[in-house]
Amino acid sequence: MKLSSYFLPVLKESPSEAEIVSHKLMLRAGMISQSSSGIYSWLPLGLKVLKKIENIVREEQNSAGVNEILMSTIQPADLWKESGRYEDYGKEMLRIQDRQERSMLYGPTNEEQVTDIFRRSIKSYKELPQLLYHIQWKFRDELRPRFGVMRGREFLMKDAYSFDLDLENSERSYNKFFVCYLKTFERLGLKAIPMAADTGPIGGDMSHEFVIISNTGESDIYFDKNILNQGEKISEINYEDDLSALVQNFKNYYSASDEKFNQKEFDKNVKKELQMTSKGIEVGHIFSFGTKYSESMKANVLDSNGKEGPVYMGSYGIGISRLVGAIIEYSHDESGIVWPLEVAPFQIGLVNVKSNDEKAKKVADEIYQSISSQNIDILYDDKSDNAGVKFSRMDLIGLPFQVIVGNKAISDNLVEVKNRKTGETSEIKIDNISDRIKELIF
Ligand code: 5CA
Repeated sequence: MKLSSYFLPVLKESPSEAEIVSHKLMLRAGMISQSSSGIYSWLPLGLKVLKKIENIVREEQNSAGVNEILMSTIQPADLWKESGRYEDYGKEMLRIQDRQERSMLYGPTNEEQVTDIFRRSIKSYKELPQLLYHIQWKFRDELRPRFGVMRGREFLMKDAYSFDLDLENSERSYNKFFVCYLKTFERLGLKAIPMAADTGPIGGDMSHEFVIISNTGESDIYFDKNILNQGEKISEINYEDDLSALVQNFKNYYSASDEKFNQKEFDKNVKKELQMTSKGIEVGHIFSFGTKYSESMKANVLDSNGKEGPVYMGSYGIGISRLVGAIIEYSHDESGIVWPLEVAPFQIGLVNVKSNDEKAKKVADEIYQSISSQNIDILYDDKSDNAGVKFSRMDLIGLPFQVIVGNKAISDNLVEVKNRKTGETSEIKIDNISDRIKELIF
């Protein structure tokens, strides 16, 4: 992509409405544009990151054997009246009347809708377990939308649902998602800590939040320092294996967010020197709620003795749009964003500092051609701005590596490669640049 034909409305100053660094940087880097309070449009740079995160989440759900579906954003109120949550959900739910005066709503979550899909076709234990997920926009009329995409009213969520014959099998599904979440967040370059959590309006009696440490997080978190060192080989896990020991190992370490925190328990279970307290951002939340929805909505299955009973369920959420902000909170410096390679909107930023010089232009054009032909995402700053503007813009948008074509390209056939995170630079012969880039990226 050439910057001269890209829509990248960067801002010099931080907009006054933004309180936290990720919100400021997302606005400054031209990633999002506010539509109304807590509702955003995604501009090219932001959308690219959102899609990259979405794809990593999708790949990990698929590799755990979860089936992707896509449920509608608008749901009939009748389903929610069946479960009893239509009234309970209160003012957070956006209620809509269609032209026939039927009550509809914009989905804040999908337990009812997926239970309806399930009960229409699955009737026997032989067809269990069923694991389904979708990635869809949600609407919650939050009382205090704030911090940009971190607490929005409209936000993108991956929500998955499990259906099992009994509690034991349901726990197996829960463990699968638990492990899948650890893998997913690791791939996103994040250390997410699983914590015992409150179930809130989703309900049930077992729940874990996945929280990353950040000064700007909305929850206070308390945990045993040792939990940070668990799950080292998580990427090699086989989902067919028994995962209960691995999950139990995590549960053995004290970790809780404010709602579940208990000082006495903390002191009893964790030595003083291992007690950690911080702020955290909740990036995922998993729930096991047994028959809460299946009983009220009559989603029954037959067991091997021909006896009918309600199916056991769980639900599993990841805040995809929140993750864009959370990753920035986790990874930035005073010059701007520092994207982890896996989610970077472009892997390489190519800057031609001498845009008026013919040789420099030829060199930069050729590097651009050769790198883009290798399936590497590259953003080429071919604009005529001065070097200072170009450098600060490139640092602001945080691409992992910069290739800089300057004076030495003209005199000595050398270009500079800069690592955005460490700031390290090296000079590379123009002829070797393609190979060097491949080494850095693959
Ligand atoms: N049905 C369940 C799980 S599928 C559910 O809705 N869980 S939740 O309410 O905890 O939301 C799941 C995830 O969505 C949260 O962990 C959080 O990362 C994200 N999320 C929730 N509310 C918002 C919001 N207002 N803005 C951005 N992300 C949000």
